[in-house]
Amino acid sequence: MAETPQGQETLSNLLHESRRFPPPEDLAAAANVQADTYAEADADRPAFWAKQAERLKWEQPWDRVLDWDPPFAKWFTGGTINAAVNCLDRHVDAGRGDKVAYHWEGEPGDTRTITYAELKDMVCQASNALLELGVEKGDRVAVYMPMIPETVVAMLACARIGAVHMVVFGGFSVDALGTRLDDSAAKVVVTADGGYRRGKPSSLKPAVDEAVKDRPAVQHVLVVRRTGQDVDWTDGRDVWWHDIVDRQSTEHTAEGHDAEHPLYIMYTSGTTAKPKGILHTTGGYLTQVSYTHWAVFDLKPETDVFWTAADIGWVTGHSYIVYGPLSNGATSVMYEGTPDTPHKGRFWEIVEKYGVTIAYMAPTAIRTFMKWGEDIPAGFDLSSLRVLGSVGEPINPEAYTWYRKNIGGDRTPVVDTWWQTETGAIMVSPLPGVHSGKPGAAMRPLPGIAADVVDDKGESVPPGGGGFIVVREPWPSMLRGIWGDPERYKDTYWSRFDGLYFPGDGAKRDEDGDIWLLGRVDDVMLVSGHNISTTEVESALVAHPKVAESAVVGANDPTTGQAIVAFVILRGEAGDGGEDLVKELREHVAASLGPIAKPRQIMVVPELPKTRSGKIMRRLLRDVAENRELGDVSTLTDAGAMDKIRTAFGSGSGDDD
Ligand code: 6R9
Repeated sequence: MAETPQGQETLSNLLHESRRFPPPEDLAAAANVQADTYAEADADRPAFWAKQAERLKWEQPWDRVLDWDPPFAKWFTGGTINAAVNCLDRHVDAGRGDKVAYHWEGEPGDTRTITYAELKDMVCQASNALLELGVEKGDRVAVYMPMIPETVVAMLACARIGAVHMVVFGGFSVDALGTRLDDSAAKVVVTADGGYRRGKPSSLKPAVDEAVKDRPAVQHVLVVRRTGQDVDWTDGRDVWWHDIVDRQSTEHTAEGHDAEHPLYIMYTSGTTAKPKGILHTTGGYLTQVSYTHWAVFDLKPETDVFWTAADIGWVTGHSYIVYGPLSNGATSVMYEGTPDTPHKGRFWEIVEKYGVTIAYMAPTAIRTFMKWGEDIPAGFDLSSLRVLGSVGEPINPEAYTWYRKNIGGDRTPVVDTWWQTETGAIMVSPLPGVHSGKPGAAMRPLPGIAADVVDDKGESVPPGGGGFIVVREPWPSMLRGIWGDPERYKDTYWSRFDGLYFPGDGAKRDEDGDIWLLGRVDDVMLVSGHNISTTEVESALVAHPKVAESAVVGANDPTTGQAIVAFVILRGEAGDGGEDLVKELREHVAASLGPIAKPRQIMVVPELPKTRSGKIMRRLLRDVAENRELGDVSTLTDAGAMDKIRTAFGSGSGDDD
């Protein structure tokens, strides 16, 4: 966070919200987790997590729950466990083999229904195939795939044999894939000819060919046939999935791996160029992912149909498409494609078709649906839904109420879940049967999680105060480090405050003591000596009936230090904007948050630059607002977005007074 000359200023607390949505009575009465769990967990945190670990099947019980040698934690030391066995064999052995694990829906409309027994067979076959290809325990396997069942199979096969999966989002460039292959020294790449996106096949194999060309460390490329596109072939290196996996035995005897055995690496780019390989291990990760999936979504595995509408290449997909739902024996939906193919009601059609009861998605998707208008979801039967979740960015209060009303029928709780690749699982979130929902607030640290909001000196802030979110005690699914770089792990997360984990997000505690996340600290603006969060200004803009989405940045300003520059996307029915609307929006922000937050400029744009998980890349917008060359754009989902924004900026649709 930028500091004032005195270094004292914390985040200004500008936004106020008085709407409350109590849990439905029947949901509250039958909720998996009740209010007394907080006190139980506070009384003895390690004992609480040990109890949650017992929800899983251990091959050998642990000797010690926690070894804490700050900032390095080990959980469930001495215990051995197999993540794939917990996700599959355990359920099949208990007679639940015929239960559906995934209702998979391809973008073109093809479908597959896969039971736990079938998934187990597929994973055993893939495990045997990886072993045949020479993959050994501890080796890294890259997974560069579309959203198809084989992606889950590849991950679980790695987990089963103790190889470390490293999933790279299928939308990433050759360079992004290449640097991740180098850093992880992956031995095998699992990919596909392509996947379906926006109504057409989108190839993957050519990017892998290019990336592995000068990387002899990659010994094999295992290729799933999905689209039937032509592919180049390198004999000896390339192997078709159907050639090697299908002929394997469906028997594979899994061993228990050490609780601290690496499960996966997931790269996150952060603000600097070199991505960080976040390392997760087995026992603690699975414990917290499994518990939070059950607690936060109030999962009833016998009856719920759970859907995380996110990519597996994002940590949200790892934790809440794969390991959470499967470890809990849930039935999930998995969807390959985009929300507007072949029509803008595709998500709601899927909810109706499979009777989805719990849906989890990013605010960026919700704001896109707002832009498209409420008539679209209104055309489908969404009455099966009973809990909705949000993840990835702060959810603006207006987007929250829109989601609750138009998707949740004004009936479902909405859980705003704050966490990170680094935290592995949800950390701060309301519990749907306990809390009255408050639009825009992530509310409370989950039972067993010692998160807090602190000021610049690391002191807890009182209600009404702003500052930084931190975590005071280790948690089971915490990252175990940055792959190959322990110093960077210490510097990035443990050097800002002595003994506290620093996630890098701004936060405030409201008068009721509830937590609000206010965006990345690097994005906080310093306007005339006030630290103002981008989130609050964006939320004020989204609260205007003509605005669907907005991104706010601080740009250098000779008089105020930084000035607020806003980029907005209008709702479908709002027309193209124009000077009057820009003026109206500036006044609207000033009226909601005070004159200090009035944007200097507002640009109406057709799109915003986003990452794979839909996070707005404000850094690039700052480059535009300050007329600089653009920085690294390799993790953008749509490289064309920036051109359109530059054009809009250059044509001066802003208001400069
Ligand atoms: C799970 C995930 C982590 C960053 C995190 C924060 C932002 C995620 C949020 C949220 C406000 C929420 N973030 N969830 N901000 N409210 N509910 O997104 O992981 O891709 O590593 O991003 O995302 O800034 O620090 P990851």
